[in-house]
Amino acid sequence: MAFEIEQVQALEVLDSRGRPTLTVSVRLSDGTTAEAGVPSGASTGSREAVELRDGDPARFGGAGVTKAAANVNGELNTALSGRSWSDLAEVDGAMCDLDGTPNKARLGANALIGTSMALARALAASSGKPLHDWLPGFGQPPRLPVPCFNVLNGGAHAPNPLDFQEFMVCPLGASSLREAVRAGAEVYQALRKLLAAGGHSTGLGDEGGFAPNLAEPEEVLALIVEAITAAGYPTGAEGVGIALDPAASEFFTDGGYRVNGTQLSSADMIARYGEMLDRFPIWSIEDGLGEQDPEGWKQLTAELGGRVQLVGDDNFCTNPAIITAAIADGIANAALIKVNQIGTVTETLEAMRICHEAGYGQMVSHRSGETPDTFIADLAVATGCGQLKTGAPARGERIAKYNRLIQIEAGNEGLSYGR
Ligand code: 2PG
Ligand code: MG
Repeated sequence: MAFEIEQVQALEVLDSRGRPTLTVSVRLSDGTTAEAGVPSGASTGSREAVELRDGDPARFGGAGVTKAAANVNGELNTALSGRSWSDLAEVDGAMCDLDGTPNKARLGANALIGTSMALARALAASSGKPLHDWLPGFGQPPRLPVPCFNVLNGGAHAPNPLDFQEFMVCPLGASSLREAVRAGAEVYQALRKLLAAGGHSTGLGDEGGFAPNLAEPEEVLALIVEAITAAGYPTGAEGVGIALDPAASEFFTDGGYRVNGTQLSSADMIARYGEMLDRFPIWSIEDGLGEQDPEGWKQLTAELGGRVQLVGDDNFCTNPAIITAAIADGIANAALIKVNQIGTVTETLEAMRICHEAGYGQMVSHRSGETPDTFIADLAVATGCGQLKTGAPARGERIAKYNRLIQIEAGNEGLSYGR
């Protein structure tokens, strides 16, 4: 149904790390208003859509977003307001055309994604539907995703010696979303006790997971298995499984991977993951190798793709064209889906559709810098992708997404839970 946008407005606010980001609000001519908060990453892929920052060292060390806000309040507001549009895709396409660059570098992907999300939310509200009901899917029935709780942080997200960035617990065998959230929270609390008993810090990293002074990934995995067991859950598909995001692009140096001081080749890394799969209930590995290493990725996929989900993040950037090429090259068997990596909701859905049609999994994801915005919870439900990672079961900006899933489940008896 045709609609008219009356106004688009952006504001520079702070994200969960105390860095500037945008909120964007959209008002439709029928009076509906809606707002969206823009996420921001720390370990970013080199081909992500460009997050426009001011670069003025006198404000926020150069990280201000007043230029992006001005682009929304000026050019985008002028181009989008006061005319009739047929759907979200038409507006998203017009914003990309107006930007005119291949990577949204002129107006800023932060400006575009905030506008796109706020507009989607406004259109849903205007039609009287919850966002998860309104967002168009592409053939997968809607469902409540398995929440992937990042309970232990390292890499770019924590000041500890751990090279691997994320260790997630995923209640694969839970009977409902509610029980899954409970399992995640109980394992998290059990892990806190174990860390404290072992004399480790229970301070938190950017995504709410603990950030102890541990350096060996296997040591962390053993602790997490202990925590799952202590919380009373079976490990693996019947209970709580483990997902990793080593974010290996970040420790790719001198043509190899530096893990806890040891230099490893791609083949060494693949062998090491193979051993981890033998020893621990790992079902998913994201960015196991770096974006700089496509040959390694092909090898990784050929050797381990039959045993474990291999998720492309830094190397895929939620980019439909990049994902299409990677599928042809036999790289990975799933994609991480981050709305701000590509910069519009329409392109995000397109990336997910391409994955779905190729039999690739899709894991919807938050960023390390977040706001209380819960858009991604609705996106994961609407697309039926079955997986959402949005940090630890701690910190308000992470909890907001999990609580949104609980609310969606409570209001929609027919929705099933799982991958
Ligand atoms: C990742 C993300 C989210 P960042 O690597 O998957 O956990 O981190 O937002 O810092 O890129
Ligand atoms: Mg990642």
